Amino acid sequence: MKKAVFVLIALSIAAVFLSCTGEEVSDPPVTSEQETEEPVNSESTVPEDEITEETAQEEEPGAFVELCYATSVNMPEDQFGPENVFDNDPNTGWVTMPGAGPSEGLFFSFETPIHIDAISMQALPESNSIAELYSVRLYINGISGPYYDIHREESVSIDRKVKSLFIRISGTGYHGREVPENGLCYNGSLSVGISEVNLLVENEYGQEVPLQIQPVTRVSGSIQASSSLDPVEAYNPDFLFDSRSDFGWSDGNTESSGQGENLSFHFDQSQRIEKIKIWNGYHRSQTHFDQNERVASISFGPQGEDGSVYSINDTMVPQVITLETPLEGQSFSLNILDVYEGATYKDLVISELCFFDGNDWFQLRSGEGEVRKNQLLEWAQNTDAGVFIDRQIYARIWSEDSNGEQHFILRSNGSFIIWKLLEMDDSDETMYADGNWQIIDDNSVRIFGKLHRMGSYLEYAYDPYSGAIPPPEVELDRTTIFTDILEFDGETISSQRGMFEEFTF
Ligand SMILES: [Ca+2]
Ligand SMILES: [Ca+2]
Ligand SMILES: [Ca+2]
Repeated sequence: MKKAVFVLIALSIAAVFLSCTGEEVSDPPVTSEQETEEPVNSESTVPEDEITEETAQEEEPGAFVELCYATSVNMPEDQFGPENVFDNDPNTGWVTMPGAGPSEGLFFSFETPIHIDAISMQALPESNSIAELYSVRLYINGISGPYYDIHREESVSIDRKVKSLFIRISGTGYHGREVPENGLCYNGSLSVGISEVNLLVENEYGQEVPLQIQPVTRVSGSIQASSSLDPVEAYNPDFLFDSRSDFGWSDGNTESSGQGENLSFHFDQSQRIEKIKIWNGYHRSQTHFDQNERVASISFGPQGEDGSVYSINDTMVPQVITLETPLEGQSFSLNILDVYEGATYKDLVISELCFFDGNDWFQLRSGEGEVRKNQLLEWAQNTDAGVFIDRQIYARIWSEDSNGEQHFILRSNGSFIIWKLLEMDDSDETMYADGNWQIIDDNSVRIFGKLHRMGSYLEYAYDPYSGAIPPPEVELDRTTIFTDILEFDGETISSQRGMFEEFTF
């Protein structure tokens, strides 16, 4: 087995934001949506010829995608999901929710980094439901990279080993070139989309050819957990199969360990399972991982039978479990036999699971995410949130001693993101927060997840988030678990904790 060791590439923070009009005003920091890079699993038992760079030397180089998700997907999701950019069909594509586009993106990663020469892509053509998409920004291995003008440039050079790519929408036909000082970037109902993404690699003859990309297959079925943590919309077991390692399932018994909890998977059609890949623990951040429980050992087998026992390492590196014997059937159960203690909570979290049938990696699609999305949209349409849900809101910050800007998207898929960039006389600070949200009432929602702050302070200054005064000229780079309440009416959105300035829309 070939072993590979990779060092997590430090998050690089760009200085400038990009406004929702596509004009370069400032550049949001790399978010979790862009930096889910994980070290390669050295224990992987996936046949090398399927995923390693050796493939790039063969006549038709190909690669499995390990994770692939989009931050916003129109419904029905199986029709507009991100895997449609890899099907060699120009008529299918990834499509955002109506009104969404700027700052949304498509993420994918490979199990093993692959040397990519260049990337090219095609946007879905304008129609009565699709607006023009003319530029994106690339984040390569979690680090902000070049802009790509889809109309003017045939391809963009990458020329490096790629573990993950995040393609973030910047310029769309939604707006003119006016930068909105405050408010919604767009209030119409068009979507934007990308039909095909091509990665160019060198074949054995030194020719540049497209890499044949094999996305994770989705198989329909249902999932049941012995319990799920409240609010269940944030810890539902279908987050085991959403390709986002930031979102996972947690057991619901807060006073006891996850030992004895179980998950059962039922597929609509019989499946073969040879291997399971597990993202153990809560991958939202190292802090989330440490504070919550992780799985130490499981049994896995057909529903109703005693499964074989497997031990799981206490690591954020995805692990592949090769089953003692390949299983075939429709229903399987995974029992938690033992856990690694969390430093703070007795909540057992698994962030992601994937199965291998001998040919393909596949995940279970329950359709529950879409049901929840419809419920959130229905709630939004009956409240003032209907105006801004799924839409980027923009605000300039002007005051005597500081200026900056902030963006916010509350998404119907239950996630949110906030960026804030502030320049003061004696300091600079960049902050982003992302995670889940839940309805409190018709005028407020609770947001919770991680808060990442980066800053530099020339002089002693009080840090309201930590309640301390950090020393001067020390770079701040900290991720914390946070929660906040957002209150909104017909015109404004404000943070109860004062995490960001008021938005008006
Ligand atoms: Ca396509
Ligand atoms: Ca997940
Ligand atoms: Ca528990």
